[in-house]
Amino acid sequence: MKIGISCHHTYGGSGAIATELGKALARNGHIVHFINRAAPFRLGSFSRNIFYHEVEAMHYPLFECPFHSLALASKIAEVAMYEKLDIVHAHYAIPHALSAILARQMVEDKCSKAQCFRIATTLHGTDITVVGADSSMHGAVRLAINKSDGVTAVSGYLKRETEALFEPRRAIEVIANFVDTNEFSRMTDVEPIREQLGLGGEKICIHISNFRPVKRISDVLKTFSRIVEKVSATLLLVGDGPDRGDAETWSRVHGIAEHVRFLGKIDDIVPLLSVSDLMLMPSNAESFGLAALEAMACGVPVIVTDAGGFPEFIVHDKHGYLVAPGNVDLMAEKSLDLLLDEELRMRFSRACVEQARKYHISMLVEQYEQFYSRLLDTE
Ligand code: GMT
Repeated sequence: MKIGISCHHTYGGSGAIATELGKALARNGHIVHFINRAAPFRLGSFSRNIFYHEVEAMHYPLFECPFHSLALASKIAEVAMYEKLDIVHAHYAIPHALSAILARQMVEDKCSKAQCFRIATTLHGTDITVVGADSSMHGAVRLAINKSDGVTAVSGYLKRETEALFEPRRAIEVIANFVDTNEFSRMTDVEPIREQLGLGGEKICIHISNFRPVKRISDVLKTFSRIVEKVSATLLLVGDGPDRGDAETWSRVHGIAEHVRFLGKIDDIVPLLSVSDLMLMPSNAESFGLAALEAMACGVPVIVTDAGGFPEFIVHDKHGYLVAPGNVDLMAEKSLDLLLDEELRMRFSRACVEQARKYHISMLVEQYEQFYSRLLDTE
């Protein structure tokens, strides 16, 4: 198949999934064209089946800001016509699915309907729960869902949320997030990594996100401040975003700054996960929670919330603990249970690795291939 992929290139789960999917499809022999504003952060080196088309929006004094969605639509149409794409896979309803829909109209206008590509849209979470829930975007997101040829959501939770918010005409399939367990596996020789990070023999907690309000960074810090009262520990904070500044201030004011390392956006997180004993992810709700799955693949038990998609792949008291959002006392108590009992932590760690294997990239990519085939079979 010839597949176009359009996604957010920035640090985040939807871009990671879209890029890993594209790379895996290319390894399976498909031709993949990424059509993006910038190269996605996990694209890495090129392969002969992968092509990348950068979208450059026009700057014109009359426009307050460049019309990226329209430039994206024009680029998708151009690539689809000249490369004869079978499928355009939009990751995130806005702008990618809407731009793909507009691109299809451009192609139909120029060629014939028969020559047109199918649109597959994957909903990742905040496109529905944050962007789509905003009244200014509701109609646009609903159209993006209904006019796609096929729609997937990354969890049962997200499917239900989408149905409740939009009552879409289009049926929504669930294809979960995935992880390449060959790449995401715990490194054994971790001493050089610990040394490079200046770590001693303390316990390591980790949090990875885009530091947006939904991630509840303050709960990460509050939980960690209770942990560090009882056990020698360092908190690795990976990623960046709007709440980082407040987080830095909070850790200084509350006297834990010397135990907290703000590492910023780091693409290769496996070395960091390999030195970690515990992941803290106290989000309000994650549609899936890819960072937790990647941590589990590296043998890191997780403290997460009993909200959104987490309960669909994380079993309480087996892979970590599911706690109500905001209950930092319980998060700290459960974290300490694990950090102070190495035998228990190791049992959870092994169970995490086993669970992550059920989300191996090859199985989920096969589901996407079958999904594309079904779209191509429809009139
Ligand atoms: O907020 C993020 O974590 C980024 C966001 C994105 O769109 O890049 O992630 C969403 O998509 C991921 C991949 O499908 C999911 O694993 C995340 O749970 C989801 N984030 C939220 O629902 C908050």
